Amino acid sequence: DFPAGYTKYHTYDEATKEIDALVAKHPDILSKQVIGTSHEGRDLLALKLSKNVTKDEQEPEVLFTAHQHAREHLTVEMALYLLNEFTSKYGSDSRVTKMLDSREIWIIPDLNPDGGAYDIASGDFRSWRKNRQPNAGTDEVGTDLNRNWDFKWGCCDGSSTNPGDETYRGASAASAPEVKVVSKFVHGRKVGGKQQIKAAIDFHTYSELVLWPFGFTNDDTGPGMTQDDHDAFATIGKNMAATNGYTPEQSSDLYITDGAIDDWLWGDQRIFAYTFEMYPSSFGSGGFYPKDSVIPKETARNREAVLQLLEIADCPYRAIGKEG
Ligand code: 0X9
Ligand code: CA
Ligand code: ZN
Repeated sequence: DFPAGYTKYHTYDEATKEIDALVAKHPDILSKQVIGTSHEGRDLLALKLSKNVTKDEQEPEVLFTAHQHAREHLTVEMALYLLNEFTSKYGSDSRVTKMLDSREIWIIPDLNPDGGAYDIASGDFRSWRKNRQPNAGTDEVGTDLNRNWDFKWGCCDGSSTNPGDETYRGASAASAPEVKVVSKFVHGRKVGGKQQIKAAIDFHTYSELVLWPFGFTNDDTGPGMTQDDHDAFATIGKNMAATNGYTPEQSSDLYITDGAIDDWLWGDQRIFAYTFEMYPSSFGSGGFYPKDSVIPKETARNREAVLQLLEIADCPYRAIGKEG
């Protein structure tokens, strides 16, 4: 379980209970799907928020994912915040209402439940990052999920081939069951060959950053990223960062990564995908383990950015004045 000072963080079981209670209370706008299981057999959940939630309507879809990295527990709280906020404000807050009326919002609150459980199992944090999948021929456990996605996997020295490393990319692209399950889910959102998901945020901690693709290259534009694509990404990213005080930049400005989810979502699926690195800004303010007292403030801090992305998701190029 979580140590003292952290008990308001949700374990996997606590999060699941809270989600089930929300679904029971708001069945008209919130539904839960089990999209697959983790290596250790935990359910991987996708929550859908929308008016007429049981129908697949012709509405732009937006995806929010959290907790690829085990020790980044604040990101699960971010997902739970969004679920609570959208369900409780539907019908009273006009922007929330409009978004649920005109979008289909997907929330995958926990991509790495095994790693998260392992991180807190002893009662002290283990600073675990990867999943809990064994690796052939070694005792070293785990794949870095955010180096395992099937776009330019292992291309560019942005991940490790060593199973003992924190950024071990896995034996092959999408070799992690958690990545496989979510990839399949995203592929499944294609209707008539057209990807319905238009925009996404993958939540991480920490450093207070808004990042956009690509991470595999330092080039701002190139194959798969036109000037307009880049400008729309950067404009929306900067607008969101202006609301939460994070620093906006291309992800490769931080460091080169290959096989990260945002590169896959854009490179393979043309989804306007961002990575948010949440609170704190530095190691000295708690690093991966800020006290639970910061949860309300640091999750609500991203409310406006999330709403902005939802509102522009029907046509992201509107951000640069190029509609249609
Ligand atoms: O290294 C990562 O996966 C992310 N940082 S973290 O401390 N949460 O592990 C940053 C990823 C940045 N690159 C891309 N988003 N592509
Ligand atoms: Ca709907
Ligand atoms: Zn992370």
